[in-house]
Amino acid sequence: MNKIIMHYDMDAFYASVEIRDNPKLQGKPVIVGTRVVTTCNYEARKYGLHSAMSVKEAKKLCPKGIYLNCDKEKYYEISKTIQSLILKLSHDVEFIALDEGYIDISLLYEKYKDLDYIAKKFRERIYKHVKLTCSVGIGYNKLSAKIASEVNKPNGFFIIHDEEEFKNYVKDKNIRIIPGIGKKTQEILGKYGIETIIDLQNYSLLALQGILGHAKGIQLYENSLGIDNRKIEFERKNKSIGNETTLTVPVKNEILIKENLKNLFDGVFKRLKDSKYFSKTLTIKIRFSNRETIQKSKSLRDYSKNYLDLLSIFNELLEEIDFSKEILLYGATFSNLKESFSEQLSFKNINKLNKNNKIIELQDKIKKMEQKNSANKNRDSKT
Ligand code: TTP
Ligand code: MG
Repeated sequence: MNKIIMHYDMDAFYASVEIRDNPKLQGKPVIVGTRVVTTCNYEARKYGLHSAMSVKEAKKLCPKGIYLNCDKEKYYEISKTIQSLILKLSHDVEFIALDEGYIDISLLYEKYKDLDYIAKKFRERIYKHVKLTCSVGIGYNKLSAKIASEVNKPNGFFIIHDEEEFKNYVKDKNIRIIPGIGKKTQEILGKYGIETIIDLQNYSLLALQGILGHAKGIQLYENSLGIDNRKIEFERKNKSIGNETTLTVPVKNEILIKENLKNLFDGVFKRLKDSKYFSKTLTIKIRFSNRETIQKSKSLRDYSKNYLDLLSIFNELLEEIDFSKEILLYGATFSNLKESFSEQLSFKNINKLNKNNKIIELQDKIKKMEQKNSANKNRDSKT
């Protein structure tokens, strides 16, 4: 089955958060950044303001703007809330920035058979929980989804169904529409008369590779035709597997919270089990209604994806938490991830240790780990 990919991107993220938290700013040009503009809302963009511009320059163009400092911790927390909402929808996701990511929605499409409905529901859900708007693009690969999410920005969505639609949409657009083509590449290609996507498509691939190098040449050529074979890589940028839930009202009920936390742990464990990773460390996060946040971690001696091993540290962690207070948020995360036992003991290590006459000791260790690994696998398949 062909993949269907959704790309989401929050609108004027940092600025929108500040406006949400201070509605008096609504309708005014709002700029976030101390020396450099990290972002500004769409009101401010009307004055020619944009990210990466100096605040000094911005103030010349828009002296009446509201200039605010960054509150990265706040944006990070909101980003985590958005990501955990998305993880409830699908685990085939790749978060590429605080406010942006890809989601494989192929299974959702099988269920609902209506892309407009999926995009609408997704945006409504994000808005309902964090009161922020986002833009969404749906495509047949990452490239088309990313380009689609820009089309009706802010607060809109667009769908590119196939390569034909892609080519039709991009043909007369500037080459900068392709993610990764920056000012420098634009300048270089400009010297060869390549300005629009159709110029790129009509250029000879060999000549393009001569200008940009083999890999970049072929990538841009393929991209101009809507070809992009990159996969969604959930773990690449997330060396942990976790989830958290924010409650709509604070809850003081030890049994209920523990039960919910256990369900959350089970869900996260399932993701670990289905992944190529073994974990050593579990962290439980709790935020109380006074916003005090605690994170408690425990580690196993060895990497594992055995349910009972990990459940035992989960239960130990629960013992350390005071459930008599009102709780607003709870989360569970596996970190300290390794792909497999054998990878820890690479050939390089073996050679090094061989020199030190430790090869027998190491072989013994490998054998024991392999035995344990296969015992774990057997037990996993029963859980
Ligand atoms: P973007 O998604 O690039 O920008 P945005 O969300 O503000 O606006 P929009 O998507 O509607 O065009 O970046 C997300 C956040 O990342 C942004 O709010 C601020 C931060 N950021 C920086 O700190 N420095 C930068 O140079 C950029 C581009 C963004
Ligand atoms: Mg954004």
